Amino acid sequence: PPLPPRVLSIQSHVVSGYVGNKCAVFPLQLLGFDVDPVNSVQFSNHTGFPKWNGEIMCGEQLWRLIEGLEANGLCAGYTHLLTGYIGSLSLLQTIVRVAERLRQHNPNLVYVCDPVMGDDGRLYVRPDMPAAFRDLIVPLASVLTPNQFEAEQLTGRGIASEEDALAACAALHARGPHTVVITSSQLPGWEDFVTILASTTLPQYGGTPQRLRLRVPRVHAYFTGTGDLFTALLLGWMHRHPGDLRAALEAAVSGLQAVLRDTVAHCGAAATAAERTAAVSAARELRLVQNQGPIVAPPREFGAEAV
Ligand code: ATP
Ligand code: PLP
Ligand code: PXL
Repeated sequence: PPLPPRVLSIQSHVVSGYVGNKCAVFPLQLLGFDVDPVNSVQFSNHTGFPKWNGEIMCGEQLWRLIEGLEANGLCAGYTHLLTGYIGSLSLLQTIVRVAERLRQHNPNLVYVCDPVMGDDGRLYVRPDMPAAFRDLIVPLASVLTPNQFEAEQLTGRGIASEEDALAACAALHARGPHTVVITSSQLPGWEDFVTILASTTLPQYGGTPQRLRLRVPRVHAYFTGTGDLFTALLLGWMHRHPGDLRAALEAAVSGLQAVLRDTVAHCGAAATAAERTAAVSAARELRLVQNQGPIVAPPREFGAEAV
């Protein structure tokens, strides 16, 4: 019998607010997954606030948790590994070992990797991380969810058009992942939209890449945790719609957009305030708990087109 879905989710924890595991655990539980969170950092709040406090996990601490699980036979039941922001090279190297260990137990393990490194041309990890992601992590990932900037970092090529973005997906497939989703891009002529491009080489589709595009209206403000929520929902819906990337993508994006719309509606002037004070950042926290309905049963609002 197939294993019941169980995710090891190695991501940030924040006491207040919603990024990392706070954006992944609850939505995946709502979608019927058992989720085992490892908190790769524990911060008071996300780093977009003027101030934060907390601790960062190192590779050795992560490996001790894995050894504890292993000692009790608890590494055997994972169907999915999910990783997001990885702050240090030591943690990244240990995640490589974790992925390999989980695959020894379950060769069909799906590793969904959001290679969080930066956005809008700005790197927020150390400059040695992109090469480490490219050489050590990408080859192990089943599903990769870079944004436009991260796809550029991983391929070493600029993305200035849809053709460039699709070429980046092809280059990333060649390194390992069967499915690549560029979760946000800004393309010429479509500046008022966020363009999402997905590409898969899964054998269900005959081995030739199937490529999809989806556009959502751009809200002119910067939200935090949307990338983490996107990747968690994509994992959930890909499992619920096996062999149908289009349905999975549409469900993930529609659920996310419903959360975002409700968040914008509730944050008043803070939605578009230029200055990110603590009050503005707090007001923009994603309203996950209040939007369980559309997370579980997303309105079929955004349709993907084949490209
Ligand atoms: P990561 O860095 O985690 O790889 P990312 O940078 O792509 O992810 P976001 O830019 O937050 O993450 O985008 C993820 C999704 O969130 C987009 O596909 C879009 O659906 C939604 N989203 C985020 N910001 C906006 C926005 N300003 N307007 C509309 N949708 C948004
Ligand atoms: N800014 C900083 C300083 C970060 O460390 C991170 C992720 O860890 C982000 C932004 C990520 O934001 P997002 O996932 O919304 O793109
Ligand atoms: O959303 C990514 C993220 C993850 N982890 C921490 C963060 C952020 C975004 O600000 O601060 C700690």
